[in-house]
Amino acid sequence: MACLDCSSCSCDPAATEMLAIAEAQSIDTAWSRHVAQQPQCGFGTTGLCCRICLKGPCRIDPFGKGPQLGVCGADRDTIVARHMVRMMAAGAAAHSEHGRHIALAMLHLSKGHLKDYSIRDQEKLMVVAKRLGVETDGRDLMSIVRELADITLNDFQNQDYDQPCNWLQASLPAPRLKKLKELELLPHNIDASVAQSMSRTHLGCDADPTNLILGGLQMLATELSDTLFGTPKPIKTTSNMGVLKKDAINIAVNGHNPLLSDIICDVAADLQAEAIAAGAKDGFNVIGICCTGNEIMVRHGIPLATNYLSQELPILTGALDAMVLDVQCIMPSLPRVAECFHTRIITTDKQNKIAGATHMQFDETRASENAASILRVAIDAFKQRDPRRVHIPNFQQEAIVGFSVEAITAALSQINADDPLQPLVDNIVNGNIQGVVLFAGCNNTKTQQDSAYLDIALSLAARNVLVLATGCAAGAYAKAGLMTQEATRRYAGEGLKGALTAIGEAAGMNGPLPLVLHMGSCVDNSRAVALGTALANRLGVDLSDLPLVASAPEAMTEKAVVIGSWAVTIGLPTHLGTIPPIVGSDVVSGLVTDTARDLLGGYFIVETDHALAADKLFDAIQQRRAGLGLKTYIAPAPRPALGSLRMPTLPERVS
Ligand code: SF4
Ligand code: MSK
Repeated sequence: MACLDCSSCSCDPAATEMLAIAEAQSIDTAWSRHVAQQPQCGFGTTGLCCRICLKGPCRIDPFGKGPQLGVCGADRDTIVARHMVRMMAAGAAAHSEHGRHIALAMLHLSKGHLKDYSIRDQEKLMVVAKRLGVETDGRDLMSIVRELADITLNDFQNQDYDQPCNWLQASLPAPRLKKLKELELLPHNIDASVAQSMSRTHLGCDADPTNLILGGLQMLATELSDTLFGTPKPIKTTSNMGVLKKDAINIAVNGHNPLLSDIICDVAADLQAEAIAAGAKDGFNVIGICCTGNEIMVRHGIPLATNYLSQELPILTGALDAMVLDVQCIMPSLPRVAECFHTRIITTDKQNKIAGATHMQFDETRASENAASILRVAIDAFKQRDPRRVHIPNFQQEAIVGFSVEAITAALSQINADDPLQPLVDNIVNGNIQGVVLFAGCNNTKTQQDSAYLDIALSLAARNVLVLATGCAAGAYAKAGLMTQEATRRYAGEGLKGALTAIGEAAGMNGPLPLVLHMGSCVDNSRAVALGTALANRLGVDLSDLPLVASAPEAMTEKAVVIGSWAVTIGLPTHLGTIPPIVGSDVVSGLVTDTARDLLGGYFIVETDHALAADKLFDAIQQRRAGLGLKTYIAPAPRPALGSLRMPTLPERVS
């Protein structure tokens, strides 16, 4: 294994500390495997490798000297486009499975099959039902749930090409829907859209760059999850690997689906006596990783141990007794790392089994029973823990999380109860808030973990841009202490600080809102769009007119690719900090930048330099402000030196 400079791998001090241990004990991690993969294939990096049929693999010489056509005659543009569309289809399929799973749970709940679940947020259920055209007056709760589930599942089954997906129609502002209809980009059926993308790329190269599916998908998964598990409200919690406890049975939940993790939290509370009887004086300690972690963090304040890229590292603490996996963004390496310790890796979904893990199939009709069995496996593992190997990095940060649209609106309504959005509009108009940026997406070994998130957000916040975050981006900010009131005081520009303080004080928080607002898991990007849609409707404009931008500076998964495409489709300038595999084709590169801007208003900004990315996002915000006739920032914005703002200046070690 090649030697690593751990601090260049991650700017998270806890991750760096654990990486040094991995290095010392010769335990492979994502970073050491990244080093072993170098140099990575140039054809794959540029998108000029094709493996679509068995005549291949074919490759195109990027410099124009070697072959310029695949065996079938496909040129560089065809090859790049086909593979990009396939990435989008795979990403959409992954997201759609998440949405379908939640919708089916709603259906089964309405039929009385899920005794361990309920509708925790009935108020939200009524709002969502009305938005989807479900009659609510005088009806019993479960008949409303049933109809809502049917309408949702119809978005996966509808065969009427002239009837766009219900959720999409209920989620976007009218001007955006009109534009997408004119461009024939409104999907009628989620599954059909995925299948058609695969079919097109098999038969030829009808590589339509726009993937609209996610607009509907993400919204439905978020809204239905809120009704089932509760709509997030601001809650104080902690983050980073210091949340593991030496004297507790530590159980991490990892993946994306809240159906099991939510129940594990409940049952762990019920079974504390068993954990204590086993010798763990602090009982069970449930912690989150990745987006399952975000789900239970924003709803229940469960601490988040880490985000995607460092998911192997909690095992190296020697204090993690079980890691419970559901679906997506789970490293197949986990059982191999766990072999070096006592940790039990437990898979729970038949679509996601991993060699070396213990499979305990989760059955929603016996949810509490299943959760109890899993917790007892963790108790057994705890008894085999070697205390001499326990090393928990001494880093954790406070984080105020749970900023759903409802929570933000509730805070704003303390300033203006009749028109809650007015204070936000006023602050955007007067420039206290220059615009809004949504950070989304993953981690990627091609970038120092979390560094792009911190650098770009701090640069934009200093220039009075309101920062929202989801998914592993949110994890990065929570770990770094940027979801605190102190971060607002230290790092927000004066205008933003004033606005966040006024809202926070009005909402009874005794100080400002945190610098970065945690909106949820990666499926919850829809919350930011819901906020944008509410603003657009309030102002009578399209999403593409608002000073609203998106950034995925450490994008990695196919889901991230399709989320980025969706952001562009709904009209947002969208930054990507990882070079996508399309640079081998000028045509496709032009399509997702210039052509997309002309057709949709949204476009990709590909920029790996953090400072330049911040500048480009800020410029995009200024262009939108100018379009709305608002005052723009003409002078170069005051921008602190980025290096000085990284984590070492932020966190205090927990004593
Ligand atoms: Fe080669 Fe064409 Fe087959 Fe791709 S589809 S592998 S370019 S022959
Ligand atoms: S988990 S898709 S690494 S955000 Fe949602 Fe994180 Fe990206 Fe997976």
